[in-house]
Amino acid sequence: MATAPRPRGALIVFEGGDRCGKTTQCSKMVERLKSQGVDAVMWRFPDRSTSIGAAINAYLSNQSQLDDAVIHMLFVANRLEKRDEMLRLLAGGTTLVLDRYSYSGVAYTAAKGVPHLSIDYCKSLEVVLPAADLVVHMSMSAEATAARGGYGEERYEKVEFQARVMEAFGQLRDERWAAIDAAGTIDAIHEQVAAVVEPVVRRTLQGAVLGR
Ligand code: DGP
Ligand code: NA
Ligand code: NA
Repeated sequence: MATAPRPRGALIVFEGGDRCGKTTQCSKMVERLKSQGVDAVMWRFPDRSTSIGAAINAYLSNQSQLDDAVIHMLFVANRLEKRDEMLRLLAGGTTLVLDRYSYSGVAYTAAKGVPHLSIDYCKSLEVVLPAADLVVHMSMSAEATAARGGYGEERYEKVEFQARVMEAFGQLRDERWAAIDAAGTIDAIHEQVAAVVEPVVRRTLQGAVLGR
């Protein structure tokens, strides 16, 4: 007797400003899903381990200067180089939990205010990537994140710039978006995150079709 095809995995994306606790919440969520028997993996974007990622890392750590349009294309290419593997994993039933994705791509570049790098232009470059089933937006003021340890080490960690990034994230909000107040304790935030992630993962594993 033929078995039914395995349902696809969910694409869950965490977004927010620098030092808002995204990475911590991503890994806690993946551990929780795994403990429930869900096949889940966590990835980070930018993926600094590829050759494009190394160029991005040099830029973020102020070891290189690049034109705004050029670094934007590198961030996009860094997501594109993982596209096939993402599609393969999702189609095979693995849930992907991403620490940043296309929304950071659009928000950080749009926040620069360069006329030829508008929100609409940036969005247009992302449409060939698989669409998120859920965006968990960790929301925190630019002033609050600035008070956290290590702040200022990388290029974009400046209060005025982060405030413009928050504004840009606000313009990207759509029906798949869930805002989480990132100012509480790790455990309290984790419970709020799980409350929005788990239903989407369950629903997807019950048979949703892949977006885009
Ligand atoms: P982290 O998430 O801590 O590894 O930091 C990556 C930094 O790069 C952070 O400041 C956000 C920024 N970033 C991530 N993706 C993009 C993108 O696609 N475009 C631009 N311009 N910046 C990005
Ligand atoms: Na960062
Ligand atoms: Na992070």
